[in-house]
Amino acid sequence: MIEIQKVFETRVTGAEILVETLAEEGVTTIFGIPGGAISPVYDILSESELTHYLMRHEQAAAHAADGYYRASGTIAVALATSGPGCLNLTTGIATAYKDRSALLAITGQTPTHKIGSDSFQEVELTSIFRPIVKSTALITTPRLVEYMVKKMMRISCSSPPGPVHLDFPRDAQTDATVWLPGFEQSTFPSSPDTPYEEIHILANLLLLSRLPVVIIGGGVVRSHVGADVYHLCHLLNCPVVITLMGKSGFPEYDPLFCGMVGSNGSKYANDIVQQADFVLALGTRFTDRTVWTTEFASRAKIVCVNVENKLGTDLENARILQGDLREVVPLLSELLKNKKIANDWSEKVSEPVDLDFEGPSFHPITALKMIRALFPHDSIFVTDTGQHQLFAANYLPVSEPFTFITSGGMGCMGFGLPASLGAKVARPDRSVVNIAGDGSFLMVCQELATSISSNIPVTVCIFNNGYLGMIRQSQLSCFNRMSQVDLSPSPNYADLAKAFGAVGIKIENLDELLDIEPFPEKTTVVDIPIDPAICVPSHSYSWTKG
Ligand SMILES: Cc1ncc(C[n+]2csc(CCOP(=O)(O)OP(=O)(O)O)c2C)c(N)n1
Ligand SMILES: [Mg+2]
Repeated sequence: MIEIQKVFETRVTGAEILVETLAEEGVTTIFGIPGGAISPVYDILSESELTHYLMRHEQAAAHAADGYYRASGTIAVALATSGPGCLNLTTGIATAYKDRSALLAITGQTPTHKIGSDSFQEVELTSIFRPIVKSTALITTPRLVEYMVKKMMRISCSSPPGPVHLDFPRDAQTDATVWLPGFEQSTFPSSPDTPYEEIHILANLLLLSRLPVVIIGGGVVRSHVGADVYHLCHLLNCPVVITLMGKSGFPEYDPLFCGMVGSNGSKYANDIVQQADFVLALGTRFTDRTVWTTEFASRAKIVCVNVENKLGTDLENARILQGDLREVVPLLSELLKNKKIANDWSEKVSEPVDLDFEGPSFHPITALKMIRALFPHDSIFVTDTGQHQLFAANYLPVSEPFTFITSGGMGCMGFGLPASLGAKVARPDRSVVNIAGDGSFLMVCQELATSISSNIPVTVCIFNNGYLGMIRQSQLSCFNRMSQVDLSPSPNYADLAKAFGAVGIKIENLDELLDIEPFPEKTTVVDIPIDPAICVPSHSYSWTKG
């Protein structure tokens, strides 16, 4: 009786419940920036076991949490204050949403009695977050904290994953309540039922096809089914291509691998898809980056196995087999296992790419080849957005899942450095390399301070072409002239890195690239001069037609 009384006399604050529930849910890592509206949570964090990384911009906090998930499959928290803090988070949250990456964003909010009064740093957030998260909610009382956190964690991690948001008014953080931990979430979002009959039909279609092709999408990486997919592809013994988000879902040194499809994929991979009579697409929603022509795979039947039941592009010849890849792929392999599988693909011809040259500035492919040779095979490469990203997608082969991280759906400049920091925190055993554009790097270079102060060593390879190169390329091809894409005069990137306490190296000739430490103890920025005249493969942007 006394014990029970004791329990009911013990009151804890909303902030304490939040921190304890996060720990109980297995969260270890938070990226954020404090502020008045979230300071009660920060106060409790100072005595908790959760590790908080102080970022220098909230957008970077969201990208870091996103990079953490993409490198490890484990969720992290992005924490910010009300008003400007949470608004700064939004670009990073939307970037995670577009690429189906899980993270929990928690934002401070003005006290509940002031909500709606246009008070200091008050912005109504759930409306702003709704289109860029799987779920968003306002916690109005400490009694709801545990329930809300657990519910949001389930929603974020269920397939397809995505970011979620909790808005946490300051009084709900400081008010105390009686708390009996251990709330059990009764309604778990579940995977779709296994479509057994459709899987049988699919197996038969594959057996009948003469020119089958497998397209690997980002869902293969996220669902950890790379090994099963590899086995299936080898049973089928047919060409395998990837989407941008599918990169690292299939080993690129494998003889079946034929490159990346889509508007910025290789001609070789796109031609193969155009010849196919059957396309088995795994874990892709066919965005307009992949479906680069209205004639996409026009000779083929397309079956798209995905947990989502909607395609990003209308494809008359495609149908969705909605299911969880973790179930469908092994079942499909089982059905095909002892069957006679033959197709009409002749020996694969290797791509005629050898563009090495050495001059005052480097060809991006040459630089990528050297970077590939320098860093261990399991290094994690994280790109920014632009030409360097697409060169890396096409010419930086990777062979392990989660080793290529890029902003596909949002194409967000400034993603690279903070996402690299998140990836390195998640995988300290790996080399993490940011393939950065000069324009993209300048948007987030303040995060060098985070990397130094928190001791998160990554390598930043700046592909310095002096331009917003991707836009330069599209302007020249659309309008035959340039407008506002020249970044000159560029800062001295090596000196800038040194000013933050990082190592800064300016490459003058190719050999120096080979002297770079592949597993640095301190963040290292390498300035690599790139010839701005070199264009990436581009097969029709929808907007270049107009
Ligand atoms: C935040 C943001 N602003 C603008 C754009 C439009 N954009 C796409 S690529 C690009 C140029 C990127 O330049 P850089 O980082 O130097 O890469 P490069 O193309 O030169 O390799 C721009 C401005 C974008 N994708 N994201
Ligand atoms: Mg550039």
